[in-house]
Amino acid sequence: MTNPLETMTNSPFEIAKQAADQIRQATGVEKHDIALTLGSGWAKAADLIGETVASVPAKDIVGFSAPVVEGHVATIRSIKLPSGKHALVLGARTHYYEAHGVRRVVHGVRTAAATGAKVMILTNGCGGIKETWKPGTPVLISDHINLTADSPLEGATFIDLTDLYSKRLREVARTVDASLDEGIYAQFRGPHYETPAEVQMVKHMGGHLVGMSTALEAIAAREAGMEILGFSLMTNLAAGVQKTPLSHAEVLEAGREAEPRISALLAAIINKI
Ligand code: 8IG
Repeated sequence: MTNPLETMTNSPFEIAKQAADQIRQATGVEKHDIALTLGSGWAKAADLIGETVASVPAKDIVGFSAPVVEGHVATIRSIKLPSGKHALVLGARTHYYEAHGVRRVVHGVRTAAATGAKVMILTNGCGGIKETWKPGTPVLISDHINLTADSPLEGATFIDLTDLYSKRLREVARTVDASLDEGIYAQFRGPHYETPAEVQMVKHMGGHLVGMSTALEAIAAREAGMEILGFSLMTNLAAGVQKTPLSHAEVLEAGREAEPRISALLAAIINKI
């Protein structure tokens, strides 16, 4: 079965609207307020932020597919927060490196916007360049460097990206944990990790975090008029900064270890938004 987002004649916004209608039907929730994409190390947050109203297999919603990475959960959940707001939790990120095209990568964000969400929280696991960060450190994203040479915008769609990662939301996060540091996130295509030389390139460009997601999604979220909170879990020092080779197993282990703490932190922050 082909994904309708890979047929260029379909409008990705129309498919996002259809997906939002299906989510409305499956969850019985008319309008969502906040959406979250949970990356590696963040999945437990869904259990802590509120009461799950409905959980839908992502593959049942148009345009979505099952995840390819171990540790990623393939469900779309509707959660009622203690504040009474409704959160849509996307556990099924499509990565750019899967090579299904950028429309598929940002479909979750566009669907979230079509359900009514005004705030998009993008989380990820990534490598860190600052040696003072220990694996397991959560870092607020202050800006990004998009190294994919791609964009979710099509045609002459000129979108301002100043304050892409909302200063207001970073301040809200710091009311929960004043010690939260922030950094500039560089999105590579992946799925290979960077060479040490590429990590040094990012360092000289002013970047602090290296990963394989988030930047393209943030651009689509801004296009949709959403306010964005970007949150990275630094699971490893980037290649060459850490002297030993990177291993996916170690990355997962660092994520698992930090998960309860950062999930509780995220839950506390969401309830202040
Ligand atoms: I977790 O060091 C995780 N994801 N590009 N580099 C890139 N992606 C990552 C890394 C990393 N760690």
